[in-house]
Amino acid sequence: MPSISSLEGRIVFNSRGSKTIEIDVVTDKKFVGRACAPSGASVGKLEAQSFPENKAEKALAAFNANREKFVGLDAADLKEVYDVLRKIDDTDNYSKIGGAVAYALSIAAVDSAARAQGVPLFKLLNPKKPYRFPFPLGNIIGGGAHAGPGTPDIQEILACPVGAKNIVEALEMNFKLHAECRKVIEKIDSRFTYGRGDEGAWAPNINNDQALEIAEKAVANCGYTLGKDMALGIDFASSSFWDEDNNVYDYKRQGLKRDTAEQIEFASRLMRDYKLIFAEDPVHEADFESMAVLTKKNKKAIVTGDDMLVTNAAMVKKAVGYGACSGAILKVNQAGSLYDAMQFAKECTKNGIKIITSHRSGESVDSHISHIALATGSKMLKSGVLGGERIAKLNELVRLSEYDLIDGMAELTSTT
Ligand code: 2PG
Ligand code: MG
Repeated sequence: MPSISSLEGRIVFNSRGSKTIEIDVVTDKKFVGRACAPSGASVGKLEAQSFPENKAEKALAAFNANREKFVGLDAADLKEVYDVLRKIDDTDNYSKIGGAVAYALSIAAVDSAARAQGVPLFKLLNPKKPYRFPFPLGNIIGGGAHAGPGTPDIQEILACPVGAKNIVEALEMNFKLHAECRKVIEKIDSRFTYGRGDEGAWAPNINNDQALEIAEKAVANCGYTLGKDMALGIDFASSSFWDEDNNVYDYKRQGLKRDTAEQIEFASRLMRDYKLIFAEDPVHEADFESMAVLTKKNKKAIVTGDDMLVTNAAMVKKAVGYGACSGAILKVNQAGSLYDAMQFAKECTKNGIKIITSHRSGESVDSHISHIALATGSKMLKSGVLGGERIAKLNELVRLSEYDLIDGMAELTSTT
């Protein structure tokens, strides 16, 4: 058993230059595992809280006051680490110790255990085949909370290279499409500055409809057939423009409002017209009923809950009760610890809900999520497009292709 011998925590900075927590876990006195907590800009109401009182310093102090309690634990046992975390912090959202500590500690522990055992992390997390590569979901045009004024209200237009035969081809297709989008944008706006949002997607001065038209045009210009070689997806992140006082989706940047029925119609139209393979948070996080309508109406798209499910197994049960969501975003830091996130993955798999493992908009150069995607049988990995912290996860997939253990790309149509 790889036994935890010491732990070190520190405050470092994420890709947005904000403070976050990094933790080193040393196993058997020599194997160092390290993990750094990411953070979101569009945050679900029921997510774990990153820091007590929103201060990274408070999280570090809480970690330092308790770190000796983890010494001697089996670093490979997610539940052992979770149980100690829960003895220290029994709140629903890790508000005492901070979700950032729960994230970094639980992942650093298995990272060090994998090194001690000489196995890749994905294999430690799930010793059983089959392993398949998740399709990279590349963020090609962005707006919302990830980009500035003038950009689309919709947060992300995504690329999914469904026709790719292997992971390298999949990545190349996404980069090619991203580059082509820039050329199409330039034709519309000769003053485009090549500005990009938090995840590397272009952040042009256009509205939602134009963003989709540009993406469709770029797909054709690349010589891809929409829906066959390259499919599109959308993260609406619609909680971020849901006006709960007036019960409308307020597309402020485009200057229009939609009520719930209109939003359902709009999202369904986009799924149909653009043959979307993926539609995330098309309605606000508390509206399970409308999500169920969209899930039933649009069988060809993976209708996915992010802010709605917050990587929480209980929320999956709730969604199943409504018949809402055919897909679920897995973000470990929404849940807190990796144990919580793996319980969520189990619940999704049990109910035939497709898992999409995801980064956050504020990231580090860690690449654990690439392993977590493989271990959980994720169909896709949402990891932005360009920027060192995004490429780190994608290049890890390339490295993992050196293992014979992995049997090709995920099957998007099956749930297993
Ligand atoms: C999302 C994520 C990642 P954030 O909404 O899915 O793209 O964004 O980390 O800002 O919540
Ligand atoms: Mg989202």
